[in-house]
Amino acid sequence: MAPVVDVHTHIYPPAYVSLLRSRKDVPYMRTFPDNPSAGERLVILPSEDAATSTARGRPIGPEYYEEEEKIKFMDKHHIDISVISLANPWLDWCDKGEAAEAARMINDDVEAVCARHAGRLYAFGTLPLSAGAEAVVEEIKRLQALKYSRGVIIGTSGLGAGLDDPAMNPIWNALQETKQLVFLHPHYGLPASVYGDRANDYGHVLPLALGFPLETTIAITRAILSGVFDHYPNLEILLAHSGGTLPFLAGRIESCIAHDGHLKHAGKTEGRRSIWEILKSNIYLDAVVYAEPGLKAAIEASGMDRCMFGTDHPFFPPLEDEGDEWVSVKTNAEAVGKAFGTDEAAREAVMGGNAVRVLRLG
Ligand code: 5CU
Repeated sequence: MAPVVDVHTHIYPPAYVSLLRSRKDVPYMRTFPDNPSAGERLVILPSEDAATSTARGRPIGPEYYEEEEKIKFMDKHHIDISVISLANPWLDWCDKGEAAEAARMINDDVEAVCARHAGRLYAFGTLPLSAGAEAVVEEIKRLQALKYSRGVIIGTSGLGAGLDDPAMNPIWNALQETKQLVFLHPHYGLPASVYGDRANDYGHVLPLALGFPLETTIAITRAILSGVFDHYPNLEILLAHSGGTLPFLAGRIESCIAHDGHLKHAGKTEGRRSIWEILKSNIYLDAVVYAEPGLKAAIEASGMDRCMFGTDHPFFPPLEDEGDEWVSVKTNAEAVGKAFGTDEAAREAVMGGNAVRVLRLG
């Protein structure tokens, strides 16, 4: 029986928590004198800092930063191995002059956490993107030598101008050369105006349920349109939340490309790799979509050998019933079970076998 592996599970290691506690601007962690009973709050999303908002950040406790809490969570949910990654917004906000050192500190911190739980924890490293491509490439090369590192996590902004920015090329090249998987994860969502005047009435639902997946979809589509996978045919990217909406929209995107006169006249429609081909050879999808139809679309688009179970821990904890299994985790695992029916081998592959193979775990 293949181990159960969680490829989408975050941590804010001690070095990062110290940085957040020292800050006054988003992202930061602090208590609010006008609301001391709310305890320490984590404020990371671009829209959640408004003083009048009832959605100002979220409560933060040890499950966000203590390694033992990660292990307890894994034991409770029968997860054998976790590939931990720094949660958003990573070091995107960090001063150019401080990012490289911060990335080294955080990656070494996470490596030590993995070493203390050898065989149960591996990691995706953090990149100093605000420091520029040269510093990023240096850290990619350093990560390759770390025993528990299995790739990198990045947001959608790249070096600041998105994933279709030619300045990203040395980074894609280094990732392809060192065979490190890129875990692409959203953070910025969509412009607040699309959520409307009553957005705060709906808590975090619009930015998390829709902003995050659309952000990922747009970022990866820009990378595809700019030819990243034509230039780096062996680059491998794991998309968060089952690819945002890419599996569902791939056909429409392909059709828009085929009917675009501008692309045709620029000679950009000939000889390109289709999104379907890229989905089946460069892209992996996590199984963090919470229901069978979305998961089936992911499996249909990329193949059952390219989907991998995840939890998004420590986000989406139960609002009550702290002793029980997390509903968010149960829902994802049940969706995998339902999607495969009696095909136990396929279920096991998505629950862990694929991750063991792709990430060389164990
Ligand atoms: O609840 C949230 O804000 C989040 C988040 O910020 N990042 C994430 O990975 N999941 C949920």
